[in-house]
Amino acid sequence: MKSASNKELPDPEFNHMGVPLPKLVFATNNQHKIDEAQAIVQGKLQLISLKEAGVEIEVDETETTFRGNAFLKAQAVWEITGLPCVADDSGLCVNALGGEPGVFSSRYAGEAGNHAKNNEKLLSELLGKADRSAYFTTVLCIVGMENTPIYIEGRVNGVILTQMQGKDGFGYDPLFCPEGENRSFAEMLASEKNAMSHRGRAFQSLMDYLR
Ligand code: ITT
Repeated sequence: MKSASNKELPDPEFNHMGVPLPKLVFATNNQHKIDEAQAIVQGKLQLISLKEAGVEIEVDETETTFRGNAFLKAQAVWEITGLPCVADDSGLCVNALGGEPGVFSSRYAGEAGNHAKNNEKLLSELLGKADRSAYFTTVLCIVGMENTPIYIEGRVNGVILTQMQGKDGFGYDPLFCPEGENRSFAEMLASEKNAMSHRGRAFQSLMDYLR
């Protein structure tokens, strides 16, 4: 007999009517992206992680645009799996810094994924600057579904705070306060961030597209 808690968990492969969900391999090694995206698409779309697909790959992001790098990641994983793939290339663009860190968001302070150093560098670059406006963007690229790649963007405007606030989320979340809010992304519940974030908007548009 199933326990009550098992009963409450939705089956990730089917919707509430028992209809199989569209399936995409998510070409990312960033567990935070996987957690956020899976929560956003729950019940509407099945996102298979690289681990679940048995793929170990680190794609060099050699392009100068989010679009270009998203394509590199989705294409590389599609070539290995032969399954429709989605990649997310994302970053923070700060207006007073001419759009930096942009495509270099993960490696802003040198080492990929060192969020503490990246945040420290961002604060020091913005010292004394009056304009702290910025936006987060996500470009999704889907390869293997149509004859040509599909691109979908999601964006959220906001400001860079003068000090880190909050412990949740990842990356630049403690420094980013979205428009109309007084909390950083790192002070919000995951569901609150997902409802307004660049990634939330991009995956919502992807689900609209698939419908
Ligand atoms: P994959 O390439 O494997 O997907 P990655 O983390 O290297 O993982 P990106 O090249 O797209 O991904 O870089 C995204 C960086 O942008 C990420 O490391 C953060 O520094 C920042 N970033 C993106 N989305 C963010 C979010 O929702 N909150 C905070 N920072 C974010």
